[in-house]
Amino acid sequence: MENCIKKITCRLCGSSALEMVLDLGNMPLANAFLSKEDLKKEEACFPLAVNFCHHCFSVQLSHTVNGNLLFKNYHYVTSASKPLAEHFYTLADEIFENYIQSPKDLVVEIGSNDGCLLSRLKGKCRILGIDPAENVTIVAKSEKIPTVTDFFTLDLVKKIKPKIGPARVVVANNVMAHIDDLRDVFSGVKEFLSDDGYFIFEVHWVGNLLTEGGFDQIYHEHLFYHSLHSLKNLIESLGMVLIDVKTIPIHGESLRVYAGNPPAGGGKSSPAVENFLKREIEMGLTKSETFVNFSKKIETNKKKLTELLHGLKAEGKKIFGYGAPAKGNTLLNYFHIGPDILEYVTDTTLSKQSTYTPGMHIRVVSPEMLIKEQPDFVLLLSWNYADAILEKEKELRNKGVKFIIPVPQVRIV
Ligand code: JHZ
Repeated sequence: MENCIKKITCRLCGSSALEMVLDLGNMPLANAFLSKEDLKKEEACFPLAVNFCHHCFSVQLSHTVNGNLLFKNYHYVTSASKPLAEHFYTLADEIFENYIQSPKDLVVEIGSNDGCLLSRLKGKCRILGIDPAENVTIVAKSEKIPTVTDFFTLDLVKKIKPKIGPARVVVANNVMAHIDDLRDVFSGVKEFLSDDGYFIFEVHWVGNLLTEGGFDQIYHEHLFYHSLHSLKNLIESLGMVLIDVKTIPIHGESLRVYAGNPPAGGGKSSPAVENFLKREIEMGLTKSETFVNFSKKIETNKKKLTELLHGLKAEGKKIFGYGAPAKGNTLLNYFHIGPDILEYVTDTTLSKQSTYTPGMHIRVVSPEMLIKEQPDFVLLLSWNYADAILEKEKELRNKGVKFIIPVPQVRIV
């Protein structure tokens, strides 16, 4: 496969009625943190633009970057973000209480990363993780979480299922935006599930991207910005049923979707599905103009944030970035915020420490640097954990360090 392919038809419904609604230009890969050696080499950049499908209302990237470049060596480790790990433990408990009837029942996780969620179910039922990233699945295997290091596909399911049987639950969090051939993955889930099995997955929601202005969640890994409308069309086109939906306060506001093969869920959707679809229509998520207007808001936000940071720098203030999430790199690169503004970026992920951010080349360091160097301001790039981080950093804030929160509107706390 080539490293980058332009899509001329919708990945979900095959229609060619695609309209480009946002163009962020050429960008480096958001999780491709660089070593000092890498800084001497030319950095790969790929087009980052967003299309709207007038046929199935899906919002998706105009280009697909080869998954091997994106996911084989992955810097994102679920357990590095405590609030996220706790969120997945709660979900694992919910799965156990509501769906597991016997220790023989099987729970399969797509994109199982370091095994964070499955670790909570270990010993209570059978578990299997599937994830293509070699570096993070090593961690899961060392914790004795049965894991297959591979991409989840229908072909893979056909090989695995005869050996271990159908799955009572397939779970997939924050990966349904990452897969080019999503129809194949849903077909694989359909094949894997037992007749009364459930597919439970979480995705960031395109409505949140608009209301909270978190445009920074747009990067090459995220091929889709799902709405319930586009997911419903996909699920039903494969003969599955969309059973329920909940909104959850993760990555802004995400969707947790429950689907299955009829007769799961009585073969019909809950009233929450109907209500949520209405909400999306009211928000304009089935019209391309809504997304075109959103792109204008990004420019306003860019102006406000960069003026603030340049002003503080001119006053001689010391500013750090707080967190080196993938999304932070979209923000830093698109807004041109480099090491002249942020001296360092701190992050709790060990493998990110001592690297440089893609594109802007700001050094990533351990959070201890905040205590040692005491900046005047920090730009909160991991804004989705603002409440937990502000609480955790009370001491730092008492010493006078101010937090700049970049979305939905720039504010200082
Ligand atoms: P976080 C990831 O995006 C990647 P990212 C992925 N592609 C995806 O789909 C989305 O999630 C949904 C650090 N941190 O979770 C740890 C601190 O330093 O917002 C992480 O590097 N201190 C799968 O990367 C980063 O921030 C802290 O106190 O945008 C958070 O990354 C906390 C809480 C986090 O996801």
